[in-house]
Amino acid sequence: MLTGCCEWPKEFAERYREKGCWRGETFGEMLRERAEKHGDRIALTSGDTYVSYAVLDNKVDRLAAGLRSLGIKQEDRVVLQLPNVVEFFEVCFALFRIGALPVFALPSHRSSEISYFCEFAEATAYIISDKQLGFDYRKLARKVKEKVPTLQHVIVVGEEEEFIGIHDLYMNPVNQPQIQSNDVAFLQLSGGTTGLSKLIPRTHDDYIYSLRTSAEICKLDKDSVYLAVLPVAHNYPLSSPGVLGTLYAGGRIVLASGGSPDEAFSLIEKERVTITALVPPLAMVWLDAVASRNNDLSSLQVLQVGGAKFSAEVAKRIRPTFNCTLQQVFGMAEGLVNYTRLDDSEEIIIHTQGRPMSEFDEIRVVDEKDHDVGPGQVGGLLTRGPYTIRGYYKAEEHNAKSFTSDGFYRTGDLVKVNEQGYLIVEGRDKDQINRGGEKVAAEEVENHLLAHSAVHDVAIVSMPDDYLGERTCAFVIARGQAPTVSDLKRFLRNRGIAAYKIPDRIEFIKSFPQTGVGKVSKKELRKVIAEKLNSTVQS
Ligand code: AMP
Ligand code: DBH
Repeated sequence: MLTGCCEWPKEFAERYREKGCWRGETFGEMLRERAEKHGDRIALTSGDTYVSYAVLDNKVDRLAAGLRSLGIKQEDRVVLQLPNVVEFFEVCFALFRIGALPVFALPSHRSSEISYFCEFAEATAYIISDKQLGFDYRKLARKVKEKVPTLQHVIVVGEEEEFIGIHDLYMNPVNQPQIQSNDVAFLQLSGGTTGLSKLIPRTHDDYIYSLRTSAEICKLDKDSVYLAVLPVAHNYPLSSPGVLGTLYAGGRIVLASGGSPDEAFSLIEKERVTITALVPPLAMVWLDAVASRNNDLSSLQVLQVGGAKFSAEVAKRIRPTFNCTLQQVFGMAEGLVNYTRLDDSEEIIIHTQGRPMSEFDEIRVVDEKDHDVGPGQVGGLLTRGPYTIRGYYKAEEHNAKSFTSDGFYRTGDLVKVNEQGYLIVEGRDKDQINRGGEKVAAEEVENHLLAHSAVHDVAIVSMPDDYLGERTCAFVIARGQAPTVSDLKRFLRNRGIAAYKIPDRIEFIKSFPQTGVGKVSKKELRKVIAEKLNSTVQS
């Protein structure tokens, strides 16, 4: 296995194989098999482009040859930052066939994040689109190349300028190495709690198991049509069951450039979409948009909502508005995914975040001392299972804190389990803000702000928000003359961080409230800002 990754202990691996979870299949083979079985069927739709399984499979082989010709080889890490385009799938599967590992960056990441991924993963290549939503990724690539001299290749989908154009890389197929199913297939990103995102190594065996199980739970088959509105590199639309689960089932993926009802509703109508996945804020926008459109959305069978807590009040409106089944999804890139089942009662679907997808998922709910809490009580969620990692990539010290000695992952989520075994998310004990599904690690942004000469200290907390659920508020203790809010925001933008990490609000404060042991009390700060928001709403 790739150096820096933690394997499952032998007895667990044996059990997961014996029980038929891990079946020895790789992504490369999976696509080949689907192409052999459903060759002429459409795998992917993007605008007016329709790509069959056979064509996708062949393009993957040709691109794999081109990538190999650049010297990209087994175990190389390749930072992949593409929006929802057909090439995302070609590149992804080409890398899988070579045995090189995509690192799944998001389109919203900027130079700070991308440089870190490239450096930390010692990436040999970085793959981008030319321009997207007015942003020029080649400019970003120039910056990253300057910071990371070891990065050898920048490959561009579109106008390549001084870089390598992907169109030049479709070559005659060559033999590719034999890939082992227990090898790491790619590195996914964590939302991050302490500082920067951690990298999550997922194997072919474990991830394909999660796709297969997810596809079964969502009843996907070759007639399913999955609409991807969230960025497909994210674990949720990638795998729960997402685009890869759809390919697993031999269905069809429809790519949208974003979640606007204008685009998405037209695609649902035109392509007869059967299932799609949203985060809570988007679900709210869609609910409100239905009244003012007359698209035929009758093909939609399942609307998934996950990534952040979906309020029961809003959840109730899904079935009457869309005449389809709501499915709540509570998952994490580290592994464990919970689903409400399609035939669950409305009560369960509206009020819970689902139950683990696999009978082999182990769940514990514990207090601060890792003792199990009583039935129905709230506690920290720990989990272990056939598709939950045993450690982050190259993070020994952090792993000692994030995993128990017997291999349970500390999710940082506070949950309770009801009598039927369904989980209800009650909060969080990790230093993270969940901005409508986008995770912000407080410490990462605090560190950026601390680099400003007029910032003495800073603490970032969540504040309640009707639309996103939570937004970020930075409490700043100034050094000398206080900077302005716009100074600080500009400063952060110039440091090249993703826009969703820029604090929504900045409050200046003289000193921080403290806990009994003299640490900054974020709990108190959350109260301060919540009360302030409350009083401004009322006045
Ligand atoms: P990440 O570690 O970045 O993959 O984010 C996973 C985290 O997102 C989980 O640990 C939860 O904190 C949060 N999350 C995902 N889905 C839900 C959901 N349906 N309800 C509440 N929180 C969720
Ligand atoms: O938020 C997540 O990371 C997430 C949500 C739903 C996830 O990774 C998943 C399903 O697989």
